[in-house]
Amino acid sequence: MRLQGAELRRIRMSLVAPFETSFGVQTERDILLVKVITSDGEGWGECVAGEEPTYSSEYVEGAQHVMLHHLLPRLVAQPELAATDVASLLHPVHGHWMAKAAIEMAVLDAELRAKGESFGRYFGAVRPMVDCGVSVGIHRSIPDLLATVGAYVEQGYRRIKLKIKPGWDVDPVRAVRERFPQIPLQVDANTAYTVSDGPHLARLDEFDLLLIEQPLPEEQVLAHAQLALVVRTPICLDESITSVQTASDAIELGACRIINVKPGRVGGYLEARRIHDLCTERGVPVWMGGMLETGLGRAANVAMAAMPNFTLPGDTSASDRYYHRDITEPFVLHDGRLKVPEGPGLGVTVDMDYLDSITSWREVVPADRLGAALR
Ligand code: OSB
Ligand code: MG
Repeated sequence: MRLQGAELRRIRMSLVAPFETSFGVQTERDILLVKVITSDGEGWGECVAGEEPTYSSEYVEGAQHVMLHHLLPRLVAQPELAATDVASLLHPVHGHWMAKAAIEMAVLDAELRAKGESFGRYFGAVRPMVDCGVSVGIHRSIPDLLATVGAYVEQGYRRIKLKIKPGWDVDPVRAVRERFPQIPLQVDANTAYTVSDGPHLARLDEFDLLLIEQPLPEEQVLAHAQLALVVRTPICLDESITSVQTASDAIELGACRIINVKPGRVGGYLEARRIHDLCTERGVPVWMGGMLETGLGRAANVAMAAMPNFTLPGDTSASDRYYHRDITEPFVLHDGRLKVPEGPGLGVTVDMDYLDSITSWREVVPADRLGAALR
């Protein structure tokens, strides 16, 4: 397969409700999509970088720049491009995991569509449907939070994740646990605490949580291991895990007992699969994280979540939890589960008229222009 060109697109999509985390509030998304055009057909990738560099150092404008000027040009001269080669071809560029992941996803989609193989089959999916959880943002009040959680429980979600931060932790978690004594429950701090908050976070132990996700800053891996000695609830890492190497080190150090796998954060689905396999060997359960993806990213996430060691429900919620209208056929919850797509590649189809109507910027770059140093 030869890369003949790429189409980059920015789309704007309003969220159905504001989503507040310890690092900010989002009401709308500005999403970068990449379509690769190859000798064997086309493939789609979704970049999970946010509008601002607040979850990680990556952000959508930077991802667009690095893709056009530094990443895509490295793929053009390849006579036999394969998805499994993308990471090594892009390796000279440091970081930029989300941008790299989107490109690899697009190449993999093109390759699998051409072969007639689905992402699920390629990853070795062991179930036709995956259990879904939902990530619930910080709310204005506990009654508001209880109403939101109640509606999700009603819709069938199999696990609730509450976003927490200092000042919004023990009380909201207690309230949700009292109202829903049986629901699998976990929390996500997005790095908002310090290691000296250990005794405070240990107050969450009484609520029978599945895990506490990323309480401390991403580089503080050892501090997570120290925190794990003070808090009984298992620690799960998100932001800290950027590769199979950092995953292996974190497990070895005792910094986490569970890992949130986000393909965008680790440079792609192939590295994510290696993390899944490492965790299987180490007896560490994993679950599929989410980055408020459209139907494209969601299709791939759901396929990967069907791998055997994804034993906890993921942040793979239905399309309508995020958007009034998705850019593909919507993912719909059935008894708290989403169906793994079965068609070739991602197995979903982009609604091009709708996509065009929400596109704020688009550039089609043929391979020869990518090859000529664009910088
Ligand atoms: O930390 O898991 C996170 C969304 C954006 C950035 C970071 C995170 C999240 C979520 C939402 O928790 C997950 C989802 O439903 O896609
Ligand atoms: Mg998280």
